Amino acid sequence: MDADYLAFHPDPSVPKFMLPPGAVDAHCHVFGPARDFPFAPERKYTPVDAPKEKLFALRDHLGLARNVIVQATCHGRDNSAMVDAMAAANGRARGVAIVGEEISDDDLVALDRAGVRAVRFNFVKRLVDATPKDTYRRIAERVVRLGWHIVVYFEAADLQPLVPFLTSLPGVIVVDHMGRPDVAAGVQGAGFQGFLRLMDANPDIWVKATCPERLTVAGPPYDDVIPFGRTLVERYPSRVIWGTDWPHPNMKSHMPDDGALVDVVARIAPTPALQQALLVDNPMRLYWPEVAG
Ligand code: 0GY
Repeated sequence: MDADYLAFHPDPSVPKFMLPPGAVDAHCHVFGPARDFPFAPERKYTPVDAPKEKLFALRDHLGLARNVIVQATCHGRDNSAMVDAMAAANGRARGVAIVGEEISDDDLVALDRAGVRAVRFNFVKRLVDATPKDTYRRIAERVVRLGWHIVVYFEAADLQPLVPFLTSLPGVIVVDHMGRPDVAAGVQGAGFQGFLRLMDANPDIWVKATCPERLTVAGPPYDDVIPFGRTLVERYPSRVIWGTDWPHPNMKSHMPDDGALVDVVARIAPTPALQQALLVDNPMRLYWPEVAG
């Protein structure tokens, strides 16, 4: 089956913003190649092949040091493309897996040895069929014993009914893509303010200041998303991480220039101290604690 959305940018610019040494792309994907790693039959979209070699080339082109490869729904619970990429990365990639309850303890340990440090729970209705919360809770209880954390993806409009569940999960929770606010409603909008209240009240909840290209109404250079990212970076400087989201699955309006996405960092994290925390210290604490010290 052919891909059903745009291909990633063929020739990203060199960022004007120079990333600090050791910067981590803490949200990116590998897709396929489908010949070696077929997509999941239950997927809701079919991506273009985005193999590890392209991801590593982008990492080097942008001046990044490490990748956190997040399992996307198009590969379902088959984490083998991500595991294969981690094995080829010489320690410079870690992973976030999607697993079901059927996974054995031995297979969880094998994922851990391969570099997985989190599971991802997805509540975005267009991407997955719903998983019962009790199932997610049982998975959470098993993976925290390995020292993993939990990455959650939801749309802002669906947040409030999820709050009791999210706040009852053990360990660290990392929210994808700024909690997907409705950018048209502005930073003062009820949805984003509700998300800030959740973060204020729960010091174990972290957030990714990612995806201006996905959240924007105005389009590049994403002026409308900057206040959201900057609010999160300045308010939660020790609980925020950043990533490219390459190869940008499901982007139908435009395909971002990944160099321009790096340039957004300087606008949401305006000081060297905030940049160091966002790009290096925080993701290292979560994904490479043995190096972070
Ligand atoms: C992302 C965002 C999307 C896709 C997925 O797992 C996924 O398929 O997360 C999306 O379509 O919003 O994180 O790449």
